[in-house]
Amino acid sequence: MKRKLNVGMIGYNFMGKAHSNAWRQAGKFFDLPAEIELKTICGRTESSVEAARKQLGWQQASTDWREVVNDPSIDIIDITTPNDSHAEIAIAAAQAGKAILCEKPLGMNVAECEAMVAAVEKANVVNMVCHNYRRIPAIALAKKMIEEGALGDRIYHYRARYAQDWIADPKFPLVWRLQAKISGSGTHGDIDAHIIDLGRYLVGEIDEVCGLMETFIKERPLLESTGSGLSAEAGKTTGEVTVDDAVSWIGRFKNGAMANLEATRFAYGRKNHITLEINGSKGSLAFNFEDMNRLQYFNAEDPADRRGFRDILVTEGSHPFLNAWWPPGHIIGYEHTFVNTFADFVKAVVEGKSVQPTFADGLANERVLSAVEKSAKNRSWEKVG
Ligand code: SOE
Repeated sequence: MKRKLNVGMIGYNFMGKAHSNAWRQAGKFFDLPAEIELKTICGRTESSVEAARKQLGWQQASTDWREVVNDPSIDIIDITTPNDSHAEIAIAAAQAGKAILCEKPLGMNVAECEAMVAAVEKANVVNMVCHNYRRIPAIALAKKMIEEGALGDRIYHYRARYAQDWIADPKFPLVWRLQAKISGSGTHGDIDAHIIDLGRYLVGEIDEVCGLMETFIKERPLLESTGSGLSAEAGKTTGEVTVDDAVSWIGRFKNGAMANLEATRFAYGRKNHITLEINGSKGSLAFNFEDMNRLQYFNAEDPADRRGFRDILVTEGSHPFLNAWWPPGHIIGYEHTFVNTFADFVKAVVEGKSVQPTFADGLANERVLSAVEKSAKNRSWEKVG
């Protein structure tokens, strides 16, 4: 008989939907050492959380996250709430001895992230921050190839861009992601955090940074109502935008590689456009999330007359995560990145040993975010603290 793991998920909007799907699917595709029960879903508004419970397949609903965190039958707390509540919920969950999966960015600032790391270390609970893009098979393959030396023994460049356009219309309302008191930062913590995580994963730790941040639209209509995903309806009165709309920065990794990153929600036509290029002493890798089943690889050791980027269709059973999915060429999508992540997390919970990215990675990420912010504010180069 497999052990049963009861999950309590706090929050139920866009990420709540992605996470619920992953909890439902992980055990159906991966041979997991435990059975997952979608026990309790939690949110502030009774009618909405009940509707989400029915739609997303949870057994019960609650409007009190403390009750869920302290429920002795719950093994895992999954945090998908806006950023300002991550720390309080995660620290309480650690004190209650639960394994914790938390959406990114881990906290609002370095101090909060430090407190979260201290709490999970003190309680010795399994913890993970949900940087789902690490477990795109093409990205996991890139990691394997870099480790095996496919790019050579030296990485020269990490170039990454995360571009979206969902707030490019100045009439798009002031949702929580545009309010610093709830989100901490804007594009920076929301999506730059992802390409920082991928840089730390694929290339290494970042040493120093020099950044530029901008808020193009400083006043927006207040929110009338929220739709699904990232959609929202504007009201008549307006309010101040208190976060960045775009950020770009350069930096240096501890291993000497140069970093060049840009994150924006003002790139019309770019929807969830994560592009990476990594150049090393023996070759290059390139990736585009909007074509996420492919990885481009250039090997400078190929015969001179047939060198060129190879287009690897990352769908073979021999590629990371893919023996759990479909036959070759039967491509996967966004939701699978969460399922792959949660499968690894469930194994970690059963083994009692965290898998990356842990809360410590979330803290390291926040230190980079914070150094870039400081640099943009002071117009200076900053060391990553
Ligand atoms: C909104 O920008 C968002 O949903 C982010 O919060 C996610 O982390 C990103 O992966 C997709 O876009």
